[in-house]
Amino acid sequence: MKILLSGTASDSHTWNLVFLRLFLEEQGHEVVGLGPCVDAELLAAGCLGHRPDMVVLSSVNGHGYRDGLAAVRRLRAEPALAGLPVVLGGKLGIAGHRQETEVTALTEAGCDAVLGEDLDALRGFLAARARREVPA
Ligand code: B12
Repeated sequence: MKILLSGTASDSHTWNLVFLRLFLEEQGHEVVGLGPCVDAELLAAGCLGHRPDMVVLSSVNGHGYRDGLAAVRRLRAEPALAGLPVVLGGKLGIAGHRQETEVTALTEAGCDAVLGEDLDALRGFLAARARREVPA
């Protein structure tokens, strides 16, 4: 799969993105990285330009729920990107645990999975999507 990997608007951390690129490439995926501090507008433009099969958003600075919501809303406002799978993960808030109200808002906005730091869950999500792409 071609995966667009991106940080979120307020987040300047980069080693999460380096790690995730290696993690995704190790599993045979092609990765297009937009880097850190990607606002929703740039993310949408990146998706329209690169036409990925999936978007993986990573945020660790504690603003992930808020930035992620803006990103997902912007992508879903673009008719051509309405069905593009979007996964968000990392250290998404500052509470130190999963915040269900924020997860619900993200899901309702069209985020396909909110995974926190769970790389096994990401591996499972990717495998399920890849299977769906192979015709029976
Ligand atoms: C190194 C570091 C920095 C460096 C960044 C260097 C760089 N080039 O990236 C510097 C010093 C610049 C920095 C700055 C800041 N940092 Co900092 N930083 C860290 C630190 C110590 C390590 C992060 C790291 O690189 N880890 C290695 C990478 C490989 O791991 P990772 O980022 O955790 O990513 C893993 C998982 O989160 C997960 N994951 C990540 N994304 C995704 C996505 C999906 C889909 C999935 C499934 C999994 C996943 O997979 C990765 C591999 O396991 C952490 C504390 C810590 N021990 O984690 C704080 C930390 C992330 N920073 C923090 C903060 C607050 C900041 C600042 C806001 C501080 C400030 N007041 O200026 C700024 C950021 C400013 C901004 N606008 O974003 C907080 C975030 C708070 C929170 N989320 O609860 C942390 C947790 C420290 C803390 N305990 O308070 N930081």
